[in-house]
Amino acid sequence: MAGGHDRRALARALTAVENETPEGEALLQRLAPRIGQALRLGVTGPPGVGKSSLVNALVRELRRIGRTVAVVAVDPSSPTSGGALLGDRVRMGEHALDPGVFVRSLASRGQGGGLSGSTGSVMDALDGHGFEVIVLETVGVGQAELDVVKEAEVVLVVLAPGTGDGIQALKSGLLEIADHWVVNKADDPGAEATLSDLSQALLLRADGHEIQDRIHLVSARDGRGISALAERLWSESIGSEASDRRTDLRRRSLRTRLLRAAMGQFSDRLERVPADLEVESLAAGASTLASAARSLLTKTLESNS
Ligand SMILES: Nc1nc2c(ncn2[C@@H]2O[C@H](COP(=O)(O)OP(=O)(O)O)[C@@H](O)[C@H]2O)c(=O)[nH]1
Ligand SMILES: [Mg+2]
Repeated sequence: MAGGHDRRALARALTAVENETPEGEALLQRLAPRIGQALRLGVTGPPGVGKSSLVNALVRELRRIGRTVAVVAVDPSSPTSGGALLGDRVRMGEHALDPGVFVRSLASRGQGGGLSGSTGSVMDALDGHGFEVIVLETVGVGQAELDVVKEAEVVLVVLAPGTGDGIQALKSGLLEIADHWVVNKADDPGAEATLSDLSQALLLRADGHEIQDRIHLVSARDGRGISALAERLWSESIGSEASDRRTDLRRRSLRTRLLRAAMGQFSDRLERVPADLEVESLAAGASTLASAARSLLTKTLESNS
């Protein structure tokens, strides 16, 4: 685990991994035999529902039952670089001296090649480093964020009173990606109504009857329901089902990586194929976008570079 000096070394190593430098790649290669042990828990939901508060509360509980935890926060609203690092120290808060807790913020914009690839690698590094649980916190708005959470093995979607009803969230695809639904702010009088909206929205789904015990009412503020949730998540992370899930996740992550690499290479090839004929033909109204694109694709596949 990482305390003091080691913590700074780990932070630097993660930067190399995040930026996909050769050092980062070498580190991942060294860690490879130990990667794949951690429970990767995604926590997502609209801004303000209490994700960060819930994550802190879960970290406390997981530490209480002896688990080491790393938090990876991907938040477009958090300040970049220096600011985020300061934020990490603030968030570390009560755990600042605990080598069993590590918090890392990632910039969520402006990375070439997409976010999910390097988020997965940062989690790999923390996993290989020996953290038993890796919590990935991300705002559940937008496709990029939904893609990020696919790097988690178990996904918690967090809702709270006053942040839009469950049915609205369902339409955005947010509810669909959850393994567990968490209504936070149980101390708020509106929580029961949010809980029942959510249950109703979920019961409309085909597998609706199986979901009741995956809906949790908690309060990050007063601690209600937190230890039960933490224990449930940890107990589900052990055993053969969990190991199958982890293999599935590896397969998905590999696919994401493969598509990214293929896109990178292929778009270079596409760029090199002259498109003048297709553009002319489009401009003259002699072809459609679809047929012009098909023609270029065929030329690209036939070009051997
Ligand atoms: N009443 C109540 N407020 C909460 C609870 N959890 C978080 N909050 C508050 O909700 C606001 C947003 O919390 P935060 O954790 O930053 O939400 P995030 O944007 O989803 O990460 C803050 O003012 C928190 O103090 C809770 O369980 N009950
Ligand atoms: Mg937050």
